[in-house]
Amino acid sequence: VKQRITKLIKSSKLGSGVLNRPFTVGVEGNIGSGKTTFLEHFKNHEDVHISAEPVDRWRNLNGHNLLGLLYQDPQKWSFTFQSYVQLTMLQNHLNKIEKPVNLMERSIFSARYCFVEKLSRDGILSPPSVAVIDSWFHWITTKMNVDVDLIVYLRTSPEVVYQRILKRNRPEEISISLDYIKSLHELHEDWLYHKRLHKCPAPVLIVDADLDKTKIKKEYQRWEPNILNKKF
Ligand code: DCP
Repeated sequence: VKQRITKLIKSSKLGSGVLNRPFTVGVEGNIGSGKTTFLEHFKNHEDVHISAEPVDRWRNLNGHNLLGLLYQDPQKWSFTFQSYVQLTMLQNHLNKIEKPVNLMERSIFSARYCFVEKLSRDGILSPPSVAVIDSWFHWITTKMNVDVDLIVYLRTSPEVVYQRILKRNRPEEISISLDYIKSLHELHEDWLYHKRLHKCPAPVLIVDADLDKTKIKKEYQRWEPNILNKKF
């Protein structure tokens, strides 16, 4: 009976089987909210696999810096960029993980609900382009196993992350404005805090990520049992 159930579950969605999936945590938050620092904190934990965001791949696809192109000329390149983001996020979701917990930097969901949404509202992505990205998104999220079990929302204020972005000074991000960061903040808030507009794919754990690096460690430790699935 167990074998038949396993077969049924496996055939219901493409990708990794449901029974042997790790506890999958999506780490979300505005640009500069500290997702990388958060993942660093858990990197030596024996139960945890870290699926880092594929920014390096966005910066070098056969020699093309898609992230750089996006910021240089969003009108021209946002469809190319977001299509590739969707592919690389899907690949991250489908990675075979041997450890009990998979911590993922972002997910296919924030790409659609925050970034594509913003580009669409601003008229930078045209309606036909959004329709294509959406068709892929709908197919992927209904047919493939991109489930997450928990979302950690690194909640910040726009002013704080804006200062961090200025300080880290990534060449591609020089043109980012405070207004853009404020809009992305609102989109994250609508999705993960107010839970309106889009369906939340998992329960959300809210972490105060305005705290600086020394204080935030305590916040991580406080939530560690939830994040490592030792409490649910
Ligand atoms: N980006 C985008 N569209 C997406 C995902 C990311 O335009 N669907 C851009 C925004 C940033 C860069 O990619 O310029 C990386 O953004 P993230 O917020 O995902 O990663 P950070 O490195 O900024 O995270 P943190 O500072 O929280 O570690």
